Amino acid sequence: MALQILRTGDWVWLPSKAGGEYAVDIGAKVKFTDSGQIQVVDDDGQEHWLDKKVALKAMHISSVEGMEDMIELGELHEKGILRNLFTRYLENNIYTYTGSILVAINPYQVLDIYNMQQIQQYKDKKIGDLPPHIFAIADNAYYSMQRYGHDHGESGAGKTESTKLVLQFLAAVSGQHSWIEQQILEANPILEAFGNAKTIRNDNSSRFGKYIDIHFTPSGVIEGARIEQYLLEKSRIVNQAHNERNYHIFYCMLKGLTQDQMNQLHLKDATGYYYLTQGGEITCEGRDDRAEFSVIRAAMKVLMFTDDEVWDILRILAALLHLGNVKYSSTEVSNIESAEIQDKTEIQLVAKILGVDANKLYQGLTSKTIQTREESVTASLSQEASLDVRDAFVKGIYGRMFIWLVDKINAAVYKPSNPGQKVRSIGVLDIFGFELFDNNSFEQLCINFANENLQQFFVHHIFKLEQAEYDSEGIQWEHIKFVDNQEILDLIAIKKLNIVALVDEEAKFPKGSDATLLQKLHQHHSKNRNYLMPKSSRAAQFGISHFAGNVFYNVKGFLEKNRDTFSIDLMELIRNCKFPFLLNLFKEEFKLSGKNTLKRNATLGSQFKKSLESLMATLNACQPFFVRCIKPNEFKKPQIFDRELCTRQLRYSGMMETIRIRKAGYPIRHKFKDFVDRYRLLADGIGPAHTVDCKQASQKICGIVLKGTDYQLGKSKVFLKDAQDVYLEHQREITISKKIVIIQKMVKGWH
Ligand code: AD9
Ligand code: MG
Repeated sequence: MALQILRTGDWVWLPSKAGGEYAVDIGAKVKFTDSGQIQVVDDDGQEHWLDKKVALKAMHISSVEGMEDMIELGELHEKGILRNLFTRYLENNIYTYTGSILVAINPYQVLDIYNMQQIQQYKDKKIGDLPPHIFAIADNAYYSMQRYGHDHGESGAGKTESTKLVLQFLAAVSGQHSWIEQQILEANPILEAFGNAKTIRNDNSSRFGKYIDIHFTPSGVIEGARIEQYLLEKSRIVNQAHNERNYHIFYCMLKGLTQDQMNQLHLKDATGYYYLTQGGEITCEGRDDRAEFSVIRAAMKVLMFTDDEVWDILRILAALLHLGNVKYSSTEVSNIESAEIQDKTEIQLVAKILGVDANKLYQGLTSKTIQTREESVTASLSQEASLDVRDAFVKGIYGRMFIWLVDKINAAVYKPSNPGQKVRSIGVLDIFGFELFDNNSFEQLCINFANENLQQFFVHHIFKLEQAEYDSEGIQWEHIKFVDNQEILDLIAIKKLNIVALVDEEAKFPKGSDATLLQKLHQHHSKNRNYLMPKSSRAAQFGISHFAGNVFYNVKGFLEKNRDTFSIDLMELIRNCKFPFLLNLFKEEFKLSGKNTLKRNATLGSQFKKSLESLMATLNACQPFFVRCIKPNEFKKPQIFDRELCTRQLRYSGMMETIRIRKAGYPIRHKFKDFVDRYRLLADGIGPAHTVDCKQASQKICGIVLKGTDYQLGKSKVFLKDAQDVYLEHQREITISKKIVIIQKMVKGWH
């Protein structure tokens, strides 16, 4: 690094003292220079005294000033990107582009930037005409229809809020204030009530993925929509971690129902339910469950839910809550452990609400029928097994009801187009972010598998974009290698004996258990470099080196979660129930008429894989717009920018990938006109840009200053390597300072 003389007011990069994987240099301004020492003040306002001999890297002017599009940063490295986002964030400029990718940092405060006036402003504008904004992305998608937006980021980063803003924009510019627009917007409160919950990371965390496809008429008016949902987290209905809640709807219902309705369903307040109190939190700061309940009820009206349907949903929810309060005790009958329910109040309530036989319900919750060829025998279940059966029953009902809700919403908003008519549509994908907890299970594997798929799509797309720019500018270039996560995808779900396939195989194998699964996984993949063996050989874990970090998965419960089974006895109970709504939830299973056998369900893993494949096919068929949502801190607070947290997200989000790709090629691009204006002083006899042929002039400047190094001229831009840019800037400074000297001399001469 060249040692340079620093002057007061100069900006430099200060090496991070923090150390660690995510430590990044911070920006600092020189405040004072003395003979031996200099004083700098860093971006956080901290003062540092440094020895003058310490070589500090000067900050590029573009990093000092900050850029709306980070591709224009002279320093396309992590610290430059981070500082750019940081300085903009402090000024509440939460949106920044990286080329056509929008980076959005969660402001954790309501900003007055989403009003009607803003919507009008961004209408019909090109990206880059106005400051970066989510509306610019939405408008672009609208303008070039048949494309879609695409959010990703950590939990709490702002994906769901961004999705809502895109929908709000589209509904506004489509301009009809029609019933269908309102219906589409009102789908959200319903989906969020049943599929979002308070987690430690986000008070309104989406626990399912969704893809909303909005359809337009040829004149650009919204005519319908279709919602696709992915993998609701069902374990939350029966189990919540510390400081987390169950799905919002339960708490809303218990606050919002009238006393009469509460009595009819035999309900009390949330503190009285095991399923609602395991996390120790029944309220959520900043949420008004009672008010929310009226919003949900109103949304259901807009989406054509009948009063009977609403009541049926409430009946189901009430029954599930009562089921959670069933208390088992363990008994031993002739040396066989079995479970007993002493207080049958709940059983009777549930039976009444669901219209099923109380005795059969009791039996279904404590025993199971085993069908042999000759006869059927009833075996009692242990207390633990009984609890599992009960929880599977509850999860099975809620999960099916969630799917029913989405179908119901689609029935209102989806208008199939005439055959042959080309559908113009914009899709918005809001999927669960990468997850890494202390204990990771099958759900996390599925979620992270989905994220690997999206990452693969993103990396490929960016790579293609880069290639397209080189092609359109007529630049000669070599194939650029980029960090590809295909190998990880191969390991999870593509290559023979992949993890998903092994989990499936073991789930179907009668003697299969979580332990035999782990054995097989280790046996087949221990040598794969993306497969991680547990630190202790006794741990029932395997690890995957995901693009976003290493995750160890605990195999306990994998097979059962994958099978997603439901007790056959309880299924029979439902088949005979007197509650049409409940019966309807299971209609797929009961379709095999005549036979008494139940349709064998595909495993959860294979269903999920299939729906991901279809999602990827949809995405591949369109031109995407990416919104990268960044979570600035873990406190859900405004104006706090946790550098390490942001660096980690930027690193794995592929933002760095984009940069690496650009660095491998020609990362610096100047339009001919800008290039001439900035560097014409380096070559004699070139006039201002508006007076010359800028391409020729650029060629001349490069020929003189960069002599035979690896730069290229495209059709509208000069393509440079980083080092050439630095050299050009350096030469420019020298030339300017020389000229200043000359002027000074002349001035002196006159005296
Ligand atoms: V998760 O993966 O579903 O857990 P998301 O969807 O990424 O997550 P979400 O959109 O729910 O995060 O944002 C979390 C919270 O941040 C919201 O509830 C808002 O309180 C806050 N937020 C996010 N974006 C904005 C915004 N543009 N303006 C104001 C925002 N607040
Ligand atoms: Mg969300």
